[in-house]
Amino acid sequence: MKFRMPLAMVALTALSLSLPIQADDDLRSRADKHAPASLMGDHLHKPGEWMVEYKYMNMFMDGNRAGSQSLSDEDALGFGDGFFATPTNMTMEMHMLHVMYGYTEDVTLYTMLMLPSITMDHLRGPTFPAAALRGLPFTVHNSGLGDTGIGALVRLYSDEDDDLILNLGASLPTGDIYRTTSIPTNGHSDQTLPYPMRLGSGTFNARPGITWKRYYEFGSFGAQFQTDLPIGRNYRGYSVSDDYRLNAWYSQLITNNLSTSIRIQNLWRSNFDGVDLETPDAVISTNVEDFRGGYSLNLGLGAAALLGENLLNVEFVPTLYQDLNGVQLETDWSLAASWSKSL
Ligand SMILES: [Cu+2]
Repeated sequence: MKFRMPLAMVALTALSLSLPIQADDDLRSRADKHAPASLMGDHLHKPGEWMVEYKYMNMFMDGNRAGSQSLSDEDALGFGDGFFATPTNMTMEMHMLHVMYGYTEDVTLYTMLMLPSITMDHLRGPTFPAAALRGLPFTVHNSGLGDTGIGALVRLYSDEDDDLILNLGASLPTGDIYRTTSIPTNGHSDQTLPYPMRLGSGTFNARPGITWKRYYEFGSFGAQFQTDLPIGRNYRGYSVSDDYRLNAWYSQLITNNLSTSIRIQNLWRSNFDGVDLETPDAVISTNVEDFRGGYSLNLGLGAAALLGENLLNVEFVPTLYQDLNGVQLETDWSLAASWSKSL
């Protein structure tokens, strides 16, 4: 399963080399020239053109959920065989540096450096081993370099007002996946950080995707299917979720330099494969490999402004519905804001 899609992408790339291209530059230089701020891989650059982008993302997760049902902290602690402690909320911030370069008329190369910063609040439950700490909260933080994205965007087809772009993406395992903390035990013993607090996947990932955009006189429509597929298992013995995102959006121009957008995202995630033997399930739900997958439906409300060569792009993304495997923190909303400039 994990290798079939990249092979299909290579076949599509070969097919694309023979197709004629006549793109209308005016339609592709307005405030809606990029997809909503949470997305990437949706546009090409001219040969020799660079783009530099700083992007900030923030995801807020508050409270636990089993399936589509919200749980109290007590119910989350007692879920299944019960846990010593439970997460109660998490904030994940991400600083990203995204550089794109137009290599040929039909191929744009890119790289993306990520700096995640993760803060998770917890509550110790009635079965916590150290009786004096039961019922007390604690907070764990982790930050540093995340996994590094690289790839090539390949024009499969363009006409005056359509673009079909293939993303031959991948990620490199530059994010640390093994750190320990003694905060939960109040300094008595170290334990490894649970899965969602780790900075990377530990694996090389294939990230193939495909985007279709159509430009109209007063706006544009886009659809994107984007994946993130770990290859094999990391040195700790596990692999993170296969991740599939299906997006559709519409951007409406207010002027040529100002636009608003609405987006719908379907997100499917598998559970983890394998196991890191230093993440005992009884300690906390975030150690359980089978409690990582699920489905969510997200709304995106965005705006973009073109100020000379600078594009400002923001999007607020509330979660509309989610159905999570086991018990997990629910995602309430995320936010993305970026500044980019073409050189
Ligand atoms: Cu770009």
